[in-house]
Amino acid sequence: MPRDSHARVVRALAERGYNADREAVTLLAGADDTSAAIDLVTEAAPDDTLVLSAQLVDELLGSSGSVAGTAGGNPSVSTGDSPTESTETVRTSADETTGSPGSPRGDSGSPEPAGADRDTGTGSADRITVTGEFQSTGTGEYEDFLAVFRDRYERLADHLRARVTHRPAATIADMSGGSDAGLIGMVADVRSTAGGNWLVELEDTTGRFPCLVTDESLADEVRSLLYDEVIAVDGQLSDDAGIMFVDSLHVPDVPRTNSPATADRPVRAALVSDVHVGSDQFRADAWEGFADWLHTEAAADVEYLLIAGDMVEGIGVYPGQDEELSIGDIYDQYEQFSEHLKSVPGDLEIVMIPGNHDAVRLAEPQPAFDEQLREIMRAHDARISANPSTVTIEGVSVLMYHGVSLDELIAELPDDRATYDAPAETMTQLLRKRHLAPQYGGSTRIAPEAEDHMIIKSVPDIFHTGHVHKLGYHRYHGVLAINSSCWQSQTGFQESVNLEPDVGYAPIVDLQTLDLTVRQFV
Ligand code: D5M
Ligand code: FE
Ligand code: ZN
Repeated sequence: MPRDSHARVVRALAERGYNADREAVTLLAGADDTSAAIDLVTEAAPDDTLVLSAQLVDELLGSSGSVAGTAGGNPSVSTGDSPTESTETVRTSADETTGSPGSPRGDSGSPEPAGADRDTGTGSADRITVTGEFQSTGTGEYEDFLAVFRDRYERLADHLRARVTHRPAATIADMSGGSDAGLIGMVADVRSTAGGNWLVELEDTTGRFPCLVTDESLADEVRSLLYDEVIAVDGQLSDDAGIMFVDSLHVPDVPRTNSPATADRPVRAALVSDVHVGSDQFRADAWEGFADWLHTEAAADVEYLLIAGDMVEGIGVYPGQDEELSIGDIYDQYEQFSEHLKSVPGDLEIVMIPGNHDAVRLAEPQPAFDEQLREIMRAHDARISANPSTVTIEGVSVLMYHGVSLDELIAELPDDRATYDAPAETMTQLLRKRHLAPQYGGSTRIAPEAEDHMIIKSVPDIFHTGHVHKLGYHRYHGVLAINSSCWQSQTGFQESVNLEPDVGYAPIVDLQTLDLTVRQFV
């Protein structure tokens, strides 16, 4: 983990009496040597400075390339805050879900069920709810980081209290040497020690405490840790009570006993993402093949279509992108996307969330498309929601998240935990951490809000992501994780980073059995 966490930067600045705006914290967290950068900036800042601005930090550090982690903005269109919408959840806690047992089934290749007539009897409004839209409250200031960390800590700690006898870090520091102790905290630091062990520093609302892991059987768990995730440990305090020797380590996780809910009639949902209309590599042939198939009798029971972001290619997403655009105007891209949406059956229920190529703010959570874009994509009366969102279809909850943090997990975790070739296994790491974007200050941009919208509050029955342009599916403790490929051939940019996309696959889930069928349309 080369980067320093935002939490540490915020704290270090606070100790020196400074607040900082969000971009400034990001700059410092991404510096090659964060401590040195903080020292330099706090020493060099004018005496009357209370809040460090990004501009000041940038000036003081120089734009010599010593600061990393600032690239990748999406300058296309910013919509600001999203409207609030009252939402209704059918199930408040999936952990309480009963329903047909979620016995693991074959992951693919199940035969096509016989086509059934589309159910037109029930109003679709009764069968589907979408939650996720939020009113952005974040101003990007220091207080927002404190608020979002506190919210994250408190809510994820709830999942861990049963595993350890938690004492606040400040209390543990006062306990006598040799005592048994348990602690729930955010990962503030992980270092390997000279002796070949790991020192994991955990932080709660009262302070920090160092925890030493010597047990080789915990190595995999420690190597899977990211900054800012919430975990629990228990063990014994050293003789001087200055450190804890860890016996066990727990992540919030999905309960092993989790059993997914299912629909009570045979109905299917197609899960797709990354359409990338407007790219000269967009595969209109594949998309239209998919749309044609949806009109056939074999697809008559496919009543739902979920699209997990990157509707269009966007503009200015990466250097040189304009040379690979077939449509150079963002609104024209959405117009064309809308045309392709008209090809699918008119009675499909469609749910869409944005991705990092879409024209909404890049930082997550991403608000839903604004009125202007909704108007352009009006054709199908699709349900349009935020990234992430939870869609509950006939009792089956689907957590939709575009998937930008998968890149970060793949870059930072060992290959046996996270790779592009096994995206759904990588998704499992997010389920275990019960968080969609665990780490602040890395490559995933996160907007601090009063509430942490990226927490996986209740266990979904299906977890749907895209973004990495790879097809993958995996069942983890009853949750069906699906990454849904893309509709774009390899771009020059992807070639340069050696990304070989899976193109034109539509994973289709039977909501009554949670069986999965994958069809390819190229
Ligand atoms: O993402 C498609 C894939 O391409 C995804 O796995 C990330 C990779 N990608 C996209 N942008 C970058 C940058 N800037 N560096 C490295 N890898 C990247 P998509 O969101 O469709 O572009
Ligand atoms: Fe994409
Ligand atoms: Zn993407």
